[in-house]
Amino acid sequence: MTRTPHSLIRAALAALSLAAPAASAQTPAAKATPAPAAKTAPAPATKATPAEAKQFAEKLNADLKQLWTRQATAEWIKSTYITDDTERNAASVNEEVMAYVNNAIKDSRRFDGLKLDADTARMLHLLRVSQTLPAPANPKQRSELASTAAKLEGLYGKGKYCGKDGKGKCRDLEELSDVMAESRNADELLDAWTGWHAISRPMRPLYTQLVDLSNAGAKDIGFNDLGTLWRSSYDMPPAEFETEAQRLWGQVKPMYDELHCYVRGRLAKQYGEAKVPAGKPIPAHLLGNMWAQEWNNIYPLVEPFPGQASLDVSSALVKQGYDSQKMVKLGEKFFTSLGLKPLPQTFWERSQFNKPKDRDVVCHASAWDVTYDNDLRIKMCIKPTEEDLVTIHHELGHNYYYTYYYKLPVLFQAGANDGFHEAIGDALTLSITPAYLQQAGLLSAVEKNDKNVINLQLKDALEKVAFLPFGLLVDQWRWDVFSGKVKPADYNKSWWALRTKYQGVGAPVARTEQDFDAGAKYHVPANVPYTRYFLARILQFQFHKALCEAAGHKGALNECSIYGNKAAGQRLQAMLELGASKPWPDALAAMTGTRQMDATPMLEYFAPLRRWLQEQNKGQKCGW
Ligand code: X8Z
Ligand code: ZN
Repeated sequence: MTRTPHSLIRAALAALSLAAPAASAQTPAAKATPAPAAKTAPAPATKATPAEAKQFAEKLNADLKQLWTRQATAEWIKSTYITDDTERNAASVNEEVMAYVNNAIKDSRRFDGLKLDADTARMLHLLRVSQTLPAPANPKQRSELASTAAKLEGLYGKGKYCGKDGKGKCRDLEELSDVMAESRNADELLDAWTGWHAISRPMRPLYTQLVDLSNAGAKDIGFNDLGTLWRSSYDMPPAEFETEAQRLWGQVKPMYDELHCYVRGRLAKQYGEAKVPAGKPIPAHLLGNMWAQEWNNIYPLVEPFPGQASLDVSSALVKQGYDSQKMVKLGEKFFTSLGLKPLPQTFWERSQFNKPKDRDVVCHASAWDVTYDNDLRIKMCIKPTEEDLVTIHHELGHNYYYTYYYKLPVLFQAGANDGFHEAIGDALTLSITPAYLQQAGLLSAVEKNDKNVINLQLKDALEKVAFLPFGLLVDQWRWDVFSGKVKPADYNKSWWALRTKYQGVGAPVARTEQDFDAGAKYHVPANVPYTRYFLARILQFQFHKALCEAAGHKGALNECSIYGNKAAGQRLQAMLELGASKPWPDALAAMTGTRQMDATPMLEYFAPLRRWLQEQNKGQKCGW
């Protein structure tokens, strides 16, 4: 997620979703206190001036740094130790932050229409769009919203499935996800899938409440609804952003359809045509992942050329006794090889790498800068798998963003847009080529031949390409929920309509409006916007191409690794240091030379695979 809204909480963490910053309308002259009180500043006697606005922004940054630090501290404690007490504690800080930000936004209206310097104007804009969960001005409603949000995330973190009769061994998401990844038994898969999807049923009334209250909060600060507020943080009008997301989807959809068609054909061979019919959506429990969002776990079932060199990094990690610390060290080494600095000692002391045995925690991976002052951490429940190795690089990407912008005022301590924050670590993972893995001792030599290239590309596509429609649809659903287009009575129906429309995936058993399947995905109960991940899947290829160019790479994009290249590191660092201080097209231009998000580099990367898939799919009944 990203810091408060965006960063740490905001950025990497999506976790914090909640973070609704807050605030009181402090006057520029008001003195910062440990917890700035939520009160409205007296109307100024004289007309506000640009100099006053600048002072206001300075005070705002100082107040927010204190408030967001308290908030992130409470969130960190809650996420690493879920109890009623830590939940209530976090909710109470969140309430304060929400109050402060709400008031500050209203107060900042004094400066509307003034000709402000660019930094001040941007800070005031960022303040207005900073909350992913704005609260209404009414204190009772605000408190209700904060506690509802905390309960929702708590329900997710504590979710367990104890068998159909509730009397079996209780399994949490990590254990159920292992079944989804490894089992090839359709009944077992279905059991794990339905079991996990039952944990979100009790969320439904809470979620309805969250929608109502946060919509009221969004209205209170001048937005039509919460979705409009979320879409307003992309340096363009919210309606234009919607069109932009659809334009990007249009660029990649043909590639997704080709992958879908091929995978469905192979799954039909594994599970039978009756379960996986041609021309129909793929049942959601057969794709190796609880949400069918990434399909890399079924690679062995769909491997194009069996018998070629192994790409199995997970078993190498296990065989070589990699523990979580060693995996994170390997991730850090990638960043330092580019000339970026090592992580601070405190990172190693304060992070949570392993799932504690004695308590519930939020295992969903996140990255933090708790004090907005280079207090870097990751929070994960690491297992020795390739998937977790990739997630470590993803999280470290957030940490490296933090570490290069933490000296900026806190309102600028965020990604150029939230998709940028999500794309940094991922862009580097595109350089984790077989040659890199070989020198890290995690793969034996992979001969460069056409078959190996296709195997590798398909494995990448199962993670990167398969994700695209899911990355888009989560917020298509929420935008419709927040706007009121989708009513609570249709929550589940509309969720599955979108999953079918975009992903070509279907519910494996009949669903009803007793179910709340969107709530079985972390970012919904945790209220973390999701379009950022869709953007990141596309942006990371733009970044990769630019970094490869900086590194002087010649040849195919899918063969480039920037590992060890300092020129690429400098190019990356220059963008990280900008944080959110400039509109994202400026940051993108500095890195890539273009001002548009564009899927062309992603299409270029996967060009060899696409030619092969088109061949395979000839004569097949593709689509759904
Ligand atoms: O939530 C995350 C990260 C933390 S920002 C682990 N991701 C999305 C997800 O897990 O659904 C990364 C990929 C998409
Ligand atoms: Zn992330």
